[in-house]
Amino acid sequence: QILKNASAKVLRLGMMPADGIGREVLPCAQRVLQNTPGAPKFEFVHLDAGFEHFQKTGSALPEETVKALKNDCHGAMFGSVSSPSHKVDGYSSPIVKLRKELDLYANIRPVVGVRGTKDDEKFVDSVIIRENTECLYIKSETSESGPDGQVARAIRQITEKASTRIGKKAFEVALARQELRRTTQPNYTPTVTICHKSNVLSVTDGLFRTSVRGVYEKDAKDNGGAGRYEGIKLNEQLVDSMVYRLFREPEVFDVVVAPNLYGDIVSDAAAALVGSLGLVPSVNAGDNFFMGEPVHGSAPDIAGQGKANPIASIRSAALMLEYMGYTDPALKIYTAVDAVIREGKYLTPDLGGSATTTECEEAILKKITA
Ligand code: GGG
Repeated sequence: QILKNASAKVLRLGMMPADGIGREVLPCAQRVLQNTPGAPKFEFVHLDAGFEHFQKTGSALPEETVKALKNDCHGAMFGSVSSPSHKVDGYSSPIVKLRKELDLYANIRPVVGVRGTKDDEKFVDSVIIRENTECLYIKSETSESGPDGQVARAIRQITEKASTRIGKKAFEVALARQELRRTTQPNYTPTVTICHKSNVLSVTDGLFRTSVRGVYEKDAKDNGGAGRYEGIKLNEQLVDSMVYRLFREPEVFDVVVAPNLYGDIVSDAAAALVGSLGLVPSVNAGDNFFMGEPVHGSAPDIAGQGKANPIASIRSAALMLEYMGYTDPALKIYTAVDAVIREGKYLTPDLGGSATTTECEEAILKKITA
C-alpha cells in the first residue's frame, strides 16, 4: 500500500481541520504540501468533523466523512478537537472514533530537538509509539449510586492482538531509525523501551508488557537468536519513573512504546523538552492508511487570534508523506522547518516570538521553494 500510494498520480487527502486552532493550522499544512517540490499532486477533500460540527448538526463525525476517507482518500490530515471536560449527551470524540474506524492502531509521535539551538544542551531525539485503539479509550464507563454515593467505573481493555501489533510497529520504527542513522551515527544502538505500570496493574499492563516482549523473544527464537530485531536493545520503564527520567536524562529514550493513555501523557510531557506542544507532530498509522495530526489540541484560549504555531501541523503533513513513501519531499519540509526554528526570526508566541501563524508558515514556504 505504501508503494501504491507512492506511485499514485494524484494523492487524495481527506482534510479535517475540526475545531479551534485546527482551522488555522491545517490550511498552512495544506499550502506547504501543495508547494513542496517533489511532492505528488494533491486533491484535497474537505470533510466535516468536530465538536463545533456536533453543536450545529448533532454529529461529530458524519457518516459521509468516514465513507469518504475509507472509499475515496489515500490519506488524511486532522487538526484538533475541542472535546468538553463534562459529559455531553450524544457527543463522542471524533478523533478517538476515527482512529478505531480506520484501524489506525499506531500513533507515532516523534519528539526531536533542532540542532544548532538551545536544544543542543540536552538533545532529545525520541519517538513515542502510542497504541491507538484500546486501553481506557474503549470508553466503557458506568455510573451508579451506592452506599458511598455515586460510583463511576471505567473498563480498561488491553488485548494480546493490539499489544503485539504495536510492539511490532515499535521494533520496525527502531530499525528504520537505525537505517537513517547508518552513516551519521554508525555506533547508534536502537532501543525500544516498554512503558507500563505492571507493578500495580499486573493483569492489564502485564499483558501489554509480555506481548511486546513476546514479539522480540519470538523473533529471536524463530531465528536461532539472529532475528530481525537482534540489534535492538529492549528496555522497560514504569510510566511514573519514565516521566521523571524524561526530564532528567531524555537522551536515554529512543523508541518508547506505550498503551494509549500513557502514550498520550508521556508524549505531551516530552513536548515540553523541545520547547512547545506547538512543534510536535504525529501520524496515525494503520497498515494501509496514514493520517497526520498535530499532537496539540484546539487551544480555545488562542483560537481565532492568528498566533497558533503551524509547525506541528506542517511536520505532521511531512510525517504522513514519509509514511506513505514520499521521503524526499518529507525531508525538504523537515529541513525547512528546522531552518526557520534555528534562525528564530519567525517564531510564534509559544516559542517566545511574535510572528503570526501566517508569517511562520510563509517563512517555511520560502525556505522550501528557495
Ligand atoms: N490533535 C490532537 C487533539 O485534537 N487532541 C484533543 C483530544 O481530545 N485528543 C484525544 C486524544 O488524543 O487523547
